Amino acid sequence: MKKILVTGATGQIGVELTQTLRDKYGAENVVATGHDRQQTNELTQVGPYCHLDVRDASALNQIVEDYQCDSIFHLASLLSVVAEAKPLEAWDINMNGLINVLEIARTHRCAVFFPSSIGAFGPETPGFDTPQDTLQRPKTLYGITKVSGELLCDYYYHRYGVDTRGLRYPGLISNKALPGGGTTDYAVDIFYAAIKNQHYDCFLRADTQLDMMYMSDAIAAAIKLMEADSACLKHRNAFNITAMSFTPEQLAAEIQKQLPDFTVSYSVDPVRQAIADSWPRHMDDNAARAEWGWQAQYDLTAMVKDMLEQITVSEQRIKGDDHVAR
Ligand code: VAH
Repeated sequence: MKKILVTGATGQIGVELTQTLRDKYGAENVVATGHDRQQTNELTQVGPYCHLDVRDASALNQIVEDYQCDSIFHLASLLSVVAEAKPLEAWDINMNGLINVLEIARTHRCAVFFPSSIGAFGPETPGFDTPQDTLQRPKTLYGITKVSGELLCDYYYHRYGVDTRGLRYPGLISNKALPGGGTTDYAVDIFYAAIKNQHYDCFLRADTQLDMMYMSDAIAAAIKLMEADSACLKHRNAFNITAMSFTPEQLAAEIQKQLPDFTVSYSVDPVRQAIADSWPRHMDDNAARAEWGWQAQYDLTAMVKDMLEQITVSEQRIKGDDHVAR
């Protein structure tokens, strides 16, 4: 990879992925794109940023040509909760955006990274040690776009030789960018609430077990997969990967080890609970370990410790800036 394009660069994965790619490959070699017209932050100050709606094939094509991109990390997508509220728009963005990326990758010989999700599975899928190859009948529009995306990426590899690769991510937890409309967002929101209010009212049931991963592991996995020897990849476009599996009450208990006064309550949102209940509890990620050496670095304890430290520092910096501004 030498010239990289990131779509959805202002999103939860995109912010941290763009920063990491720029540190590794040079800021000038990583073009960040997003649907926000006014971006005046590190994304635009450190390296090239272009406004892009991924449904605009000619605009996407122009950026790939202008910057001579050879790799595309395609992150632009509506997440599970937003997609249930706006299914037709989610289909348009998630599927027409992806087919544009794959067509342009075909004509410009670009490699493509596609993030699938535990959302690509449904209630009939084995919920524990979910196999790499198994039944996929998701009941959400988001999950349908993820399964369709996995199949489209396979098609473009087998039919046209496009170097497509992808991961089935669990819930992702970042201290650098907030999530945007996902079912697993509680696992990020809880940290900010713990630090600011010492209390969090959780929208999922206390015993809702889901696979999760710290964002730095998610970013490292995407880059490691894209740099892997193509000949070693049997499951190119949808590797199960996970790092930990926990419930809201287990996460709250781990936070209380650091913040003893923290309390949690539960006001279950039936829409998000139904989505979470349709997803597996814990995936088998042995194929990723065997084919390209996947190995998580952060477990629950390490993630909670780092999240609380990093958010505390950034909140103090914001308070300091506000104080100076007065
Ligand atoms: C969501 N955070 O909740 C995303 C992700 C596995 C969950 O796909 O929609």
